[in-house]
Amino acid sequence: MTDPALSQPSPNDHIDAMLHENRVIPPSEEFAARARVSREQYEERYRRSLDDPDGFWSEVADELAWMRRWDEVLDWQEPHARWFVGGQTNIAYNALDRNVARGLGDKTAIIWEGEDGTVRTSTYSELLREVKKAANALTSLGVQQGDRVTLYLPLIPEAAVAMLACARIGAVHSVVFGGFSVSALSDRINDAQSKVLITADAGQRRGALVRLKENADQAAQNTPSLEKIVVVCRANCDAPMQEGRDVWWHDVVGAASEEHEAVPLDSEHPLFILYTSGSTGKPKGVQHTTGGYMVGTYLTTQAVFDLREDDVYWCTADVGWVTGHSYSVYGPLLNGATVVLYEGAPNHPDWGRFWEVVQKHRVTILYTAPTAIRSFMRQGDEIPSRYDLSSLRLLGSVGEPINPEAWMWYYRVIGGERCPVVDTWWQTETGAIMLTTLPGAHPSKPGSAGLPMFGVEPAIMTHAGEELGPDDGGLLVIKRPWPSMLRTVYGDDERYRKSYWGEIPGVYFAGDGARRDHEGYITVVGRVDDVLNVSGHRLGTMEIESALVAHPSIAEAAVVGRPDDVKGECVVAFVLPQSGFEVDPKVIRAHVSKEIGALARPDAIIIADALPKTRSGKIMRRFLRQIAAGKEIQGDTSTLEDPGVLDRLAATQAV
Ligand code: 6R9
Repeated sequence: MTDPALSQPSPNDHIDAMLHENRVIPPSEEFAARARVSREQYEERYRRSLDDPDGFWSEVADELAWMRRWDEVLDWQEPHARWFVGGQTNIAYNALDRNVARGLGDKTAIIWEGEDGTVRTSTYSELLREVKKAANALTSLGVQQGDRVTLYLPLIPEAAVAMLACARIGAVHSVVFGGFSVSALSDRINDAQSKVLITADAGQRRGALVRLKENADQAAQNTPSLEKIVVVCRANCDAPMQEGRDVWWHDVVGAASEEHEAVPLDSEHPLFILYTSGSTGKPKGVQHTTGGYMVGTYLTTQAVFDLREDDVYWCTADVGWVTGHSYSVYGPLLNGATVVLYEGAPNHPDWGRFWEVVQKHRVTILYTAPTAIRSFMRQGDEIPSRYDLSSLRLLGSVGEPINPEAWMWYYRVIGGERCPVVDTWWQTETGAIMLTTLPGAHPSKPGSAGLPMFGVEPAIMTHAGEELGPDDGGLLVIKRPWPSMLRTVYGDDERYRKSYWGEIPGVYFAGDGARRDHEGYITVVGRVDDVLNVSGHRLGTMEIESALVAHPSIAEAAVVGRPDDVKGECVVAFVLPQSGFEVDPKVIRAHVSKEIGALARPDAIIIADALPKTRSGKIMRRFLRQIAAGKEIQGDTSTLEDPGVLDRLAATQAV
């Protein structure tokens, strides 16, 4: 039996390939022999994490520093969880002071490489000093515990410093990806009611300057809560500064004292808000808290990446996404790892850039996204073969389903058939990795994320909440709370209840379709809601539709995803012109970039005279997906008000 929800997403060849894949790739004996977690240990610990969660999580949490120990591990009043209740801690203290205290002060914490080739490194002691100064600077600007601070930065060390400085004083950071537009930025500042914005004069992307401060200035025209803008000088490009409101990072942080005590925070004190797309219009402010998130990212980084003392760990995600939060900053620093941050594009100045970074910094662990892997694969094996990739010992994938072909290429060409590949499924909402194989414990099955992490109890269900057996496609749910789960949607608890715990009573609804095989491996095939995954980035179809209809030439719009060899999925927009207007595709693409960001720009625009609607006026996106993919129309068209519209749309050339 297959849940009907699953038969409806786009007929994607990648997904077909994943479901018919049967290769099994065991870890090498050499890797398995040294691994931090063996198969037996995984089984023993996983069992314990479900049978005795209090004992299991207490042991993990006890490896970290608490200013006050918790009274109770979990208080679960569905759908609200409190973890390590009554405990007090500070995640920045655990990432920095604690590591310095255990002798890692002189160890390199961050190796940063700018797109222009500049390299800056800092040790744990240096990073701690910088974070203390930044914490004092934020306090001097009036930021108090609980206040929200928005970050709109390129991937520079100051991004990590600013996040940790907020965490140190109990301010709640909200990082907005530097590729987002002015209105996306002001919406997020307003939703969070941020007091301070930290930005940079500009970032560098493919050799060009991205003038973030100019966007920030425009955004700040509509953000009454904003009192101060702190500007990092990254590009020396004469950013305009407004007297009384704007200050330079190097002035305020430079002048600040190096003395600072991390503030003891309640385990449930908010740590950050991160906006992500949902199936309805407005992005959701996913709210994470301190103790549980800390324990979850600490444990998963260590176990999944098999972290050791001498690793050089590189997660290529920008801090604007959750992967950058959990696995470029918090998780690896909590573990005292050496982290590589690279500011620029994978193809600047050419497609060898990632491999040059690996070679130059002797990267041992690489964590990146399928969309990047597919782009590299397209460029052929020759480019990576020019570089010495022998330092690599483990590879990871995240962000979207990885097709077996890309998996095998990654394994063979980048990993030299020596490095295990971990495919990690998780979400902004889950805070930390939920499904994966552990590199020394489990064989990998290309295309399948794998088994649950400790404490995670997944199931495949129908919409009605009926649990499905092996090989049946259905909806991926999680049956019990876990420490790093989101606590609410900022300012909209009702939306939290409805979207995650209201869809199927009693379980967390992830919004993904999946199936589980006879060995318990879970293959996640993609979203079952109106969320697109373009190059590993989540976009709501509604968000793009609202941007489209905000343009005077468009009366109505429907957006769907189309399978794409590189991006996974790309944006196809069906638009109905406003009478008396012509739709100019160039203008429309520029408009969407301006409203949301370049990543939401439609790849194809189909100018239509009508959209397929039911008699009750609901757009049948299922048919639009089939048309966008160039497939034959399948399914019952009888509920359509005008079935002829489908043939007309299929015959229309996209622009
Ligand atoms: C971490 C992150 C979450 C959505 C998720 C799913 C997709 C992420 C995946 C994967 C298959 C994987 N996704 N990892 N699908 N296999 N290994 O990406 O968070 O940006 O919130 O996206 O991404 O559809 O629901 P986020």
